[in-house]
Parts: sequence; structure tokens; C-alpha cells
Amino acid sequence: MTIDNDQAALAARFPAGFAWGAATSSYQVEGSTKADGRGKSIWDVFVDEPGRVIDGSNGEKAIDSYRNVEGDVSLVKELGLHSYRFSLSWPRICPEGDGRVNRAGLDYYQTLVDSLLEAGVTPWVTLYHWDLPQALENGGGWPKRDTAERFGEFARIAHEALGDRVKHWITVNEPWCAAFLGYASGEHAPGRQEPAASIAAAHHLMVGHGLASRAIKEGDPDATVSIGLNFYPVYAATDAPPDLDAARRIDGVQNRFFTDAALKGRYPEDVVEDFSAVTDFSFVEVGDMELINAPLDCLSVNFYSKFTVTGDADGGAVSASAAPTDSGSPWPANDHIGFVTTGLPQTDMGWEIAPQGLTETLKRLHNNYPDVKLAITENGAAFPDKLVDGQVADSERLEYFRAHVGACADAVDEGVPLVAYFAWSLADNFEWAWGYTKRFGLVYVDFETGQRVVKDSGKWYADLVRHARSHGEAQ
Ligand code: IFM
Repeated sequence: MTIDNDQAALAARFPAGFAWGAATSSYQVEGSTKADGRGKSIWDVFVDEPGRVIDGSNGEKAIDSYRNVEGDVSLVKELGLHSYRFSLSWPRICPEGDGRVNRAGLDYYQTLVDSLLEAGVTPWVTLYHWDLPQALENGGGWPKRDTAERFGEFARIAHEALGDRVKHWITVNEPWCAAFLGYASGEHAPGRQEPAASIAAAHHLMVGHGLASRAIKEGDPDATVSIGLNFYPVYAATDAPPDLDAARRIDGVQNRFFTDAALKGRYPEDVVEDFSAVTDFSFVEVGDMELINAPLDCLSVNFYSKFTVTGDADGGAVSASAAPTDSGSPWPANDHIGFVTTGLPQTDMGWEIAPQGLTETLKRLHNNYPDVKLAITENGAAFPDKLVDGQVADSERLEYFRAHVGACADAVDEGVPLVAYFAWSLADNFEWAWGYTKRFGLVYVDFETGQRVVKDSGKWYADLVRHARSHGEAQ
């Protein structure tokens, strides 16, 4: 079978109207962190602390998307994508995190949205992808309720400005990372290691989701509102009771804590019980869970790998997040649990490649929450690419995409209502604490010159989308 036929057959397994896209986030691509009245975010402060980012780099330049809207949009067009997912930088729009608006910041996103629409590309906008205004962190950050209130206000401002043209909204991206890497392990900004506060942060991120979702729906009842969660199937290393219990616990914190809150309006009892070792949940106020349980049009699924865990952390355990710098545990009340590798091939992040786990995850979500549509809003892999003679032969990433798109098709075959797939990422960019040392893009970026080159995986993906177009129009 030629590669081209392979893509045609794969594309034909998805329904008409399925949206194919690629994703980025503001701090990872924009650069120009001091331009035109943008305020500081927690990442601007964090990257300046020695030892926080493995290569000592920062997002000051990133891939210069702020000054190159046309360049990014033409890449999206060149790949033929239906949709582009990007995030709004909160401090670019509200430098102090409150209701005072920086027009120039909004203008940038107006231009981006208009250019995408002109190019026939549907924008999917994420409101929060980790760049909290530092002013709000100075007031206590996500562990404080006020941050959630300010986020609801920001969502209203953003929707008032863009809601006439943007119909797909993702409130919060990966609250697990924002809460537990930001406030428990300290691997991410703001770099705090406070287990109890990290659980309050997780709750307030969910309250923020509820408030943002309300603001958007009040502005446009037909808007599609979603939350982006990062899912991992969790397996016990053995059938021994401590390992089975470890799997239940990690699945609870990583997966069920957020989905049960958003889709059932409650935190799972077993997770609340586990967390009671470090918090009394006194930050949960009357009405919060109803707010968090606001109707969801779509659940955004970010998927990269799987976890295999042991209750015996001395048994060859490795860290879950494989943090590049010194950090604590991102698992409040569960830091005795170890993460083991199982011999599967790994990406450059050290993440095991487990496409079957994606099919399982989608089926499980549909089974547990049958009323909500699902969208893959991130899926991808880092590999150490090389630009040789104008080409990037990234066969490992191409195979990763082929296997994971196939895993989505398997889920669709079994009745999962999947509506979209976004590759992470459109282009190589700033990979948080890993700086510029990890490349996830469909497009290679020379970080010195800014030159962009579509990788072999990007060409493969473009062909897939080209075949998909002949099966029906995208949403
Ligand atoms: O780059 C990140 C992204 O910002 C959030 N999800 C995971 C990606 C890869 O680590």
C-alpha cells in the first residue's frame, strides 16, 4: 500500500464534517512578551529564576508569532487544515488580570481571527493555557478564589471582542498541569511546592471554567464550550493490591477528578478521601459544583501516553512528568507511588508510545459520559529532528501520528462521537521547563533564524486532511 492510499483509507474512516487541525499556545509561540502594553505572566517571572528552564531560555522570542500573523496563517493554509487552535494571552489583553483592557493586545487576536477566517480556517480559542497574569499570582494565584472570578471576567471580555467570529471555545487547558505542576511539584510556573494549595488551585481552575463557560453562553448560546483535559490510561504494574490501589489513585487525580467535576458535578469520593490527608476542602463553596457542572458541548481530550504505576516506589520507579529540573511530586497525598516503564518505544520526552491507550480512553469517556461529544485537541510527539538538505525526515513522528489517528478511527468505528483532531503542535516551540530542547511541530523551526520547514510528518498530515476534504466539509 502506498502512503497516499494509506491516508485515503484512514481519512475515509472519519465522518463528514470532522475537523482536522493543529494547535499552539500563546506563551509557547508568540514572543514579544514586553510589546504593546502586555503585562507580565507567571511564566515571564519563572523563566528568570536560575535553574527553572533546562536550557536557561525563555519565551521572549519563542517563534515570533506575535509579529508574524501572516506567516503562521500561511503555514496553516499550506497544510490545508480546517481548523487552528491557539490560546489568548490573558496578560496581553488584561495586563493586570483585572477588567482593564489593553486594546493592542485584543487587536492582535482580532487580526489573527480575521486572517484565519479569510483563509477559510476555523479558529478554536483556548482562554487559559497557563500564562496567568503575575499580578494575580501576587495576590495568591489559583489557590485563591479571586483568580477564578477574574478569569470569568476575562472570558467575558474575550468573548465580547471575538464571539461574533469565534464559535469554538476551550476554557482551561489541562488544569491538572496548571494546578499540580504549578503549585505541587513546582516544575511549572509559579514554581510553588504546596500540596494543599495545589488542590485549592485545581478547584478554582474548575470554578474558573464554570464562570467562563457561563460568560460565553450568555454572550452566545450557540457557542461550543469545552474544557481541555489531559488523559492517561493508568495501569497497575502487577495485580498486587498496592499496585492496583496506586492505579486507582493516579487515575483518580489525573482523569476522574476533573471529568466527574465537569460532567457529573462532584469530585469522586475516593479521591476526596485520598486528598483528605492534605486538605479539608474548605475552599469549596455552596453552588461551586453546579457552576463547574455547566452543560458542556464538547470535551477536549489531550493525549500523549499512558502510565504504569506501582505502590512500591522503590521498585524501579521513574517520575511521571520526567521533570528536567529539581521538583517535588505533582501527586498530592500520593507521592509514595512510582511510575514504571514497560519497554515500549518512547518519544524524546521519555513518554511511552501507546496508541491503543487512546482508543481505550475515548471509549471509556464515551461510556462514562455518553452525552458529550469528544474532540482530540492535542496529540503528538517530540523527537530530536534534524534539518538536512532542506528536509526533516521525522519518520518516528509520522508513525506516531499514523498510529494515533488510526486509534481514533478505531474509537469512531465503535460509536465514539469524535468531532475533531488537532495535532500538537503546528510548529516547534518553547516546551516549558524543557525550553527549546524538545520539538513537537509538524513544522520545523530554526530557533535562530525563524526559518520554517514542513517536516515529513507535516506533509503526511496535510495529505490526510486533503483526502478528508473529499469526504465532506469540516465544521
Ligand atoms: O507543550 C505542551 C502543551 O502546552 C500542553 N500539553 C502538552 C504539550 C507537550 O508537553
